[in-house]
Order: sequence, then C-alpha cells, then structure tokens
Amino acid sequence: MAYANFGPEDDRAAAPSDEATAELERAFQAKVDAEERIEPKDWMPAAYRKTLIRQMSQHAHSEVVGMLPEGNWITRAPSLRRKVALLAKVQDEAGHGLYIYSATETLGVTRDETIDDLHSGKAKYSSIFNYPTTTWADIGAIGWLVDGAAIVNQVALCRCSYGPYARAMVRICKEESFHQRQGYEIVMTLAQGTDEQREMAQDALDRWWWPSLMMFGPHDTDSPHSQQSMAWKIKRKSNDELRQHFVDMTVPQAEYLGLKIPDPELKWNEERGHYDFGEIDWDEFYAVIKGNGPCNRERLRARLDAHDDGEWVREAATAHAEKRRRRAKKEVAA
Ligand code: BYC
Repeated sequence: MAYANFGPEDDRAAAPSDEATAELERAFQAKVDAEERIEPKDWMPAAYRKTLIRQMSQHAHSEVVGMLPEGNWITRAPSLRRKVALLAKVQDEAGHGLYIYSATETLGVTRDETIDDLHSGKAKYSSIFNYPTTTWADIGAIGWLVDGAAIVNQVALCRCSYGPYARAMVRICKEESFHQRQGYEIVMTLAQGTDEQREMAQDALDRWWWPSLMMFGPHDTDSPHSQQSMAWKIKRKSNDELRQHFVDMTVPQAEYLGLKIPDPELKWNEERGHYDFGEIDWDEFYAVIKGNGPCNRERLRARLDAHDDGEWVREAATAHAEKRRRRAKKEVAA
C-alpha cells in the first residue's frame, strides 16, 4: 500500500506549466534551505522523490541482506550470553529494514516493487555484506567496524530533509550503538585473550578494514549523486568527510585494543588534524557493487529462497485480511 496519494507518474499527470514548476521548485528549495522537513504529502521535485526511493530502498535492502553474514553465526555463538546478544542484534536489523521500507512507501512505491528490484538485481545493497564471516571474530569486527561505519553515516541522515527517513534514523542509530558496543566487546575479549584469540581478532580486522571504508561510497569527485543530494540536504556530509570521521574515530579504538590497522600509510597529520590513510582498492569496490564480490550470488540466492519460502505466509495473511474485511462488511450491513 502506498501512503501518499501521488507518485512519480502523478507528478507528470499534474503537468503544471514550466513557470509554475519553477516556482514550486524555488519554494521547495527555500523550505529545504530553511531547515524545514519535507513530508510525504508536500510537493517535491520528481528527481528528489526518485533519489530518495533509490537511496532509502537500497538502505532497507542493506539492513535485510545484512542479517545474513551474522545470522550465519547464531547457532555457533560461543556462549548463551553471546547468542542472546547476537540474536537481538540480527532481529534489530530486520526491524530497521521494515521501518525503512515503510518510510520508502510514503514516497508512493509499494514494498513489492522495491523488493522486486532487489531480487532482479536492479537495486543495490551495501557492498559490505558481500564478504564472508569465516570466524567468530568476524562477528566482533562487524559490530565494531560495520555498525561503527553505519552509525557515522546514519547520524548525518538523522538530519536528512525528508521527515520519515530522518525520523527512522533516530531510533536506528540508538540500536546501532548497542550493536557497535557488543561488537567492540567481542573484539576486546579476543584481543585480551590467548595468542590464538588475538590472532583471530587481528585477522578479522585485516579482512574487514578496507571493505568498511568502502561503505562510504566513492570519492566525492567520483560520486555522481553527491552534489545534488547535498543541495537537497538528503546528504549532510560528503562520502569522504564521513569516511575521514570514521578513520579518526576508529584508529584510537584499535590502538586501545593493541591491534594494528592494515594500512602502512596510516599516519596522524598534525597540520590537517586528521589521520592520512592509504587508497582504497576501487577496482574491488566496483567489482563488488556490480555483483562480483565473494558472496553476491549466495546473498541474493538466500533472499530469493526466503521470499519463496514465505509465500504461504503472505497468502495466509491476505486470506485472513480478506476474511476480516468480509466479516466487518457483514456486521455493518446487519
Ligand atoms: N555499496 O553517488 P554515490 C547496516 C553506489 S546497513 C553499494 O556516492 P549516494 C547494517 C550508489 O548506490 C546500513 N553501492 O551514491 C545492517 C550509487 O549507485 P546507484 C547501510 C554503493 O547514494 C546489518 C553509486 O555507487 N547503510 O548498518 O549519493 C548488519 C554512486 O555512489 C556503495 C546505508 O545504506 C556501497 N558501499 O551515496 C550490520 C546508508 N556506495 O544507486 C549493519 C544509506 C555507493 O546510482 N545510503 N554505492 O546505482 C547512503 O548514505 C548513500 O546511498 C551512500 C552512497 C553513501 C551509500
């Protein structure tokens, strides 16, 4: 169901004159510049709506696909306490996906449409979830680094100009901060453990560091959407600014753990007041987002199977809703 009573097609159907459209666009931009939120029933440029549908649906897909690498370890968590925390975290990610799918529906697309785009490979999801979780230390590294990077990105999105997205981010960030701490605590326990455990923690950091930096997207100079999204205040900080913030925040955390970030060029730059760091392997990034990462096929297969397996639930829910609707109609008639 779409909440808004207009969609991308209706923008065209309404077809105001060029002059009227220019005036609407001016008023829209003035509202954005005045830091007022755009709400679902407000007029918005078709391209703003399209950008939000793209980014928000891809964000929702990331939350849902993001359950898979960690879900892989629920049955093998090393203690009951770890299992309970991991289960809660993975369930939170499902909830995040659902809030963001709902927020995306306020833009006039249905959940079925956005999910079809994921299943057909048209819509992306975050590159990070195409890497395998081969040891328990990876669960720590995901919480610490992946949720850590997600928080940096999402705190900025709490001030996004589109109301439903910004509001969804507030709760999501609170939950992500629990996720980040549970991950950091796992890595800390390993880093303070036996030699073998310390090696596991270092190995996980070695494998997850660079993919975590890739989560922020291409350099600003290579990011086709950034300029417009910043002008519309969908994005508040650029990809490179957020990446730098993440590096600055995470290096002292690694130092505290006694772990080494796998980047020989990493160095504090007194003049800039930031860490300098090495270049990301952009060939790897683009291969992963084009569907050729280590686990892309496996992840999509798992989502397609889950969708097929859930067919009976959707059918039963629809039949139940239909029965209730018919019963309510009969009661009104009686
Ligand atoms: N992976 O012009 P750009 C979580 C694409 S889940 C894949 O900079 P934009 C969690 C980009 O889509 C939270 N694709 O784009 C869950 C675009 O392609 P399209 C995940 C990427 O949108 C479970 C093209 O590259 N967070 O926390 O202005 C367990 C050009 O890029 C990536 C979000 O989804 C990437 N890393 O900026 C644990 C955040 N980077 O769409 C944790 C919401 C770029 O034209 N999204 N691309 O085909 C955003 O903030 C922005 O969309 C991005 C990219 C910063 C990611």
